[in-house]
Amino acid sequence: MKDRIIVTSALPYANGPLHIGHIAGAYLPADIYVRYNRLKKRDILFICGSDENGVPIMLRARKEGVSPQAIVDRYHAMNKQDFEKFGISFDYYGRTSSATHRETSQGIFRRLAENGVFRLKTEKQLYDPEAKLFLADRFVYGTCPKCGYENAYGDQCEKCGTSLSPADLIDPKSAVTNTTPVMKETTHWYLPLAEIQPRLEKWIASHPDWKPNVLGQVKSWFADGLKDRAVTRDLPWGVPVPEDVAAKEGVDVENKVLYVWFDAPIGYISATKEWAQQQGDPELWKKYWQDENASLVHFIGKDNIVFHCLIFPAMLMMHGDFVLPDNVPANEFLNLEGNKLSTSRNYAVWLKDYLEKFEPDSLRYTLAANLPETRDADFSWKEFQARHNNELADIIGNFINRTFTFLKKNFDGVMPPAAAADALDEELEQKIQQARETMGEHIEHFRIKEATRELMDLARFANKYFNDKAPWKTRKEDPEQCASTLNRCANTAYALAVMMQPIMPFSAEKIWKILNAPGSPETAKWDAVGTETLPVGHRFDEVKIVFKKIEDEVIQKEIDTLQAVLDSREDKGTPPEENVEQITIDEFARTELRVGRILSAEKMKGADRLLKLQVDLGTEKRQIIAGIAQHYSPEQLTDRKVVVVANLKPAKLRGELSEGMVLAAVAEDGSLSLVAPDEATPVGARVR
Ligand code: B3M
Ligand code: ZN
Repeated sequence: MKDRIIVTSALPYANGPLHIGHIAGAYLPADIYVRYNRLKKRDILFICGSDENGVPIMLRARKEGVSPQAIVDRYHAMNKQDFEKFGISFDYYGRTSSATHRETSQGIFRRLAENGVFRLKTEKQLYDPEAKLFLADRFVYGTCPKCGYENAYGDQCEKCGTSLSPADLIDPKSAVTNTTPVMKETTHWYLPLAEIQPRLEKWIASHPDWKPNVLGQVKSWFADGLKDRAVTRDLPWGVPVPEDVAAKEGVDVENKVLYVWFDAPIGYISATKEWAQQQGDPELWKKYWQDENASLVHFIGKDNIVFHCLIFPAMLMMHGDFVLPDNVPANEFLNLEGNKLSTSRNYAVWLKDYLEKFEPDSLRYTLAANLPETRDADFSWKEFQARHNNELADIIGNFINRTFTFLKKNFDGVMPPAAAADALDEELEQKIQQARETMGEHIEHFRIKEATRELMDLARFANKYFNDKAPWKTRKEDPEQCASTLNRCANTAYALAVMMQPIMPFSAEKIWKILNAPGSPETAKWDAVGTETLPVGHRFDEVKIVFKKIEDEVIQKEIDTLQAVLDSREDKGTPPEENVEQITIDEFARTELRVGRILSAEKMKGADRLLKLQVDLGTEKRQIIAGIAQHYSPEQLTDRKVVVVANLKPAKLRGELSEGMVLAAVAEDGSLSLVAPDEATPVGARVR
């Protein structure tokens, strides 16, 4: 174990609110790990902050007609507050639009340039002379060479999913001025990952203990051969390329910035610098980043593995002086009610909304008990309610309540003396010590799910101990034994409060208050759990319900909210997933698309988005439920030709059978238009 640990969590983009998928990936596991190490009295620093550069933020700013700075200011403040309310206990939460971050990123870029690490490449890219902007990704649209869709973006065709580069587009147009762009030469700095690969492979080989899902992904990147990667972009928003470096290379720096994934991980370092300044010791950051006695651990989601296991370490290796990560325990993804979470489709449980209705610990516990540690996991509101009611309330809450109610009623709320331990007493003591050791071991190896199970198993045993000891009987038959039982139960509650603190800090505080224990659960000593006890004569505080049960109708409301989003998604066809995968022509051929004619259309009771269509497919008629009621009236649809997905599994939508889907294009602004073949195309014709 090194002298100190620095833990980072992936910097969330400051272009939208946090949802439970973020929490289950990079934040809750990290917080539990850090809180536990604090209780072990280790020197540990927990760093995070807002990732405020990159195209997504510029896109959002354009969509809202505000500046990128206004977007990042809004979401930096919102996310910082939501993390605090949820108990994610960063020591410092920075932001990559800060001056310290700009200087730090430019400094590292400059050193790499001075070390001759970069390769410069000049290539032609689409350029908008009016906006004076190179058109990367979503700043350009045009006709998809594959399917003819006229609003394909520079990085992807939203209609057929083909990934594109701007130069592929037919008749490209600037999304900024709608003018026709020109091709213009531009120079970028490349990190030569192919050359650095052998050093990276040697370093990764020194970490056979890393999670298999992480090593698996890294090794497949190695097997494909790492490609050199541009670490600069032509954008007006981001950390500017240092002018002195560009001047040396004779490169025009106008609108030339560091690639967001070059500067973002450096955000961990700049945030640590800002933390050190806050401590009044500006050099302190080096104890964590430039000291071999420091251990660096990155908590991330699996989509960030390449940046944290390959690109950022390559940058630090080639820079020199920096520590490299000792572990990158990346989590897989969290799904929601069996479906993929999607911010663009508002299919998520937003942390802000959650915090307005429920206690943080109920979600902390539910997620901790079912984290996507080695494979994707699923969050369901029913399971959330079951975890809260059947485990938190009925096991931990019940044990606390019966112990302190009994103490209040029979011992005036004062700690009674313990008698010599009998076999069951000794078993309880062993269970507490063993749980402390095992839980600690699990957390130190990033097995948070198992650690959480260990905690709940101990609470189950405590209830069994109370039942087997039956103090309501010994109260009359053997008062000394009764007193001893309650002494041990109160001290078990004391142990549980410390051990639950990393996972449920708010509930630990509530139990601490009932215990009227010295200090706080945050300053307690993990290693003293089970040995440090509250003395005879110690006075407890009033007992209060720690976990109030959650009623069915409260949960049903949440389930209905998500279903309504799904229904609306069914309505509009499912817009492309955020990270749609490429498919082969054979896979595409498995989708049976046919020309249909709408024979009739009618509204559906209680579903203001849905229309019930009768569609003629030539050889057969189909009933199809389509969510286009907000875009078309039934009258507009009769006799209209459409394209139908004819081999979709039939589904029930609001009790009506739907035997297919009509294709519709959904634009960014939510407007919808039915895909229509030429009028002459015969009904039933196959669409390929
Ligand atoms: N801003 C967010 C993500 O891809 C990205 C992480 C940066 S960590 C340095 O989830
Ligand atoms: Zn296309």
